[in-house]
Amino acid sequence: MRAQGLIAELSQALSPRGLILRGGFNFDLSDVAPPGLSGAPAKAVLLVGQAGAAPWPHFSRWRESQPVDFENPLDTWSREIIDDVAEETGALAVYPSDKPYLPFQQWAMRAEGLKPSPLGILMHPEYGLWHAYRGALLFDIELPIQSPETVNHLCDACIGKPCLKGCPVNAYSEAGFAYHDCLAHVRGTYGEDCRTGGCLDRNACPYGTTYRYPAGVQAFHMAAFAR
Ligand code: B12
Repeated sequence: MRAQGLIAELSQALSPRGLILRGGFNFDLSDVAPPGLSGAPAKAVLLVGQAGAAPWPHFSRWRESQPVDFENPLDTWSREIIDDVAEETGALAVYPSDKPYLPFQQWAMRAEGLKPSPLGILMHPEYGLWHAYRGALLFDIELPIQSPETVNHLCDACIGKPCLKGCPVNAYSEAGFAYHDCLAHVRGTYGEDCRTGGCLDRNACPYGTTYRYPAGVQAFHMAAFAR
């Protein structure tokens, strides 16, 4: 497969579905690279994801046309698209929810130079906390990928850290993410705001707000989390 033009070709194939390439890198000899299509350790990875809720209208239309409601519809939709793109480009598609989990966030930090916010979600200089990864493409060849530019980590300059003050059960703190406290609150009597409008801490972040997911999209993700 010709490496030149590949990235432009992939971007073109993904954009009609609201998906974008989120950078990538060539694995080093010191990396434990997952196997590519050939079964040998992959040489390169490109991440596929979203900025804001751009895939949502495409996903919603697809969902209406499905005869049954899948257990993980967004994953199923993503697989349909990204598997196709992988086949066309000689790559192996892998997914964030595949087990054992692949280190998507570590890959993303390397691919786009991002760092984690206090919430664990990576902070993007433009999209803030409103972005995600839907899959990755593993290649058996090296790709002409440039290293990311140095990114200004917005959390460093954020004085008040409102993201650590919005949660009624203080689920995010320096001690990490209190998963069980969050889950119990979201499922409980007083979790209505989180269930309908999404995580209060995430919504308190002042950055990238034009990319914030609409309430209905956040409710969809929260329902999946609380299931
Ligand atoms: C398991 C998991 C969780 C667990 C966390 C358990 C834990 N303490 O590790 C739970 C269920 C709590 C969780 C919740 C959420 N998650 Co989550 N999660 C994952 C998943 C599937 C695997 C993580 C992992 O173990 N990776 C394996 C290790 C080896 O890889 P890694 O890159 O080193 O992993 C890093 C993360 O695990 C991170 N981390 C550790 N704890 C937590 C907790 C949270 C909340 C987050 C975001 C990250 C995080 O630190 C690790 C070191 O860098 C990843 C996808 C993936 N494959 O990485 C998504 C992922 C990290 N989650 C993500 C998100 C957005 C969330 C939510 C914020 C939103 C949602 N999906 O509903 C929620 C939080 C709920 C809320 N209050 O709103 C995104 C983050 C994207 C980004 N922009 O950075 C990912 C990458 C999925 C995706 N499709 O994009 N998640």
